[in-house]
Amino acid sequence: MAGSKFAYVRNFELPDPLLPGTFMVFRLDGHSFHRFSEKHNFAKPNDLRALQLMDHAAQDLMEEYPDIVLAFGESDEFRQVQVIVESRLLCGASLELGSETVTPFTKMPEVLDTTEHWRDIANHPSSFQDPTSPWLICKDRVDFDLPFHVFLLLYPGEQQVRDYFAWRQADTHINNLYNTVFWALVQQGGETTTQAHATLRGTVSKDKHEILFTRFQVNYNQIDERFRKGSVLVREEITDSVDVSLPPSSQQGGHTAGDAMTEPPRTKIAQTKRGVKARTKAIVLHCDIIKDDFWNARPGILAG
Ligand code: DGT
Ligand code: MG
Ligand code: MG
Ligand code: MG
Ligand code: MG
Repeated sequence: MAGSKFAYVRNFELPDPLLPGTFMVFRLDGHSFHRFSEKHNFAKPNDLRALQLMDHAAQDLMEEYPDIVLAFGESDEFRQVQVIVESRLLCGASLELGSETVTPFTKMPEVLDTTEHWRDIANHPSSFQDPTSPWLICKDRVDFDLPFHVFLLLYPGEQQVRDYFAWRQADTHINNLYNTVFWALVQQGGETTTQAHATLRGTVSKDKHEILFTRFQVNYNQIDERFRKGSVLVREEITDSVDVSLPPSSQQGGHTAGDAMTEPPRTKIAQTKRGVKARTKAIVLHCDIIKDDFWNARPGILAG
């Protein structure tokens, strides 16, 4: 059909809009998550188990896709930066390849939809104390539907990537402070949601700290760092690196394919530039990524 009169439509396949050599940041955001959280009675403003579940899903993705070097999650969203080192991509990615790299992120609902992690968390004894626990409902996969919006952003340099994540963490802080005071006013202060919004209108950060401390004896700075700073996922090398030039049977004290079952869970062999295979795992931190310390401690984290 190549020479048919219809073939001209091929000319509409325009060149790739993805810029070569850029950082790809994937932003995933739960669609209508407020409805999902209400339906399953999530704790307000932060449901620890929901956030842990998001972290689990992000860890799974990072372990499946070694190009993801950093992820940041808060509320119903995760942002992950992928450094593309393959030359074919640097030479000019195609739209098709772009959509392939989006695939891991569109898999997030699928990851969330596998009962595995719901079960891990639902099996926690505290989940069974409350018969209306969303974790029991989710465990049985009743009415479980959680789609995500996926956005792709391209940033040309490391500084923009750093600033992007700094912006997200600053936003996490602002939102969490507001939500923490807001729900304290409603749940402990007996205000309606309208009254609580009115109480907070025009207040600055210092006023919110003050309300929390004087009215509810809460020191905001002592609230779980997970809520104040979000989740930061980075790859950490596990020390026992092995030489790739060795045949598999002579590595790691003669492990064979059958030993795969004895591998510690949640680890991944990633090929590094030095030609050694390093075992890495994605770890979850709740730390500051705005100041330099995080980046200074991980030089080259964005170098691929
Ligand atoms: P969207 O993204 O425009 O489709 O709509 P939403 O509803 O997903 O809104 P979004 O993403 O702007 O904000 C996240 C919503 O999810 C927000 O209404 C609060 C809710 N949410 C997130 N995490 C938690 C949680 O841990 N507990 C509770 N109760 N709600 C949460
Ligand atoms: Mg959302
Ligand atoms: Mg929204
Ligand atoms: Mg959101
Ligand atoms: Mg293909």
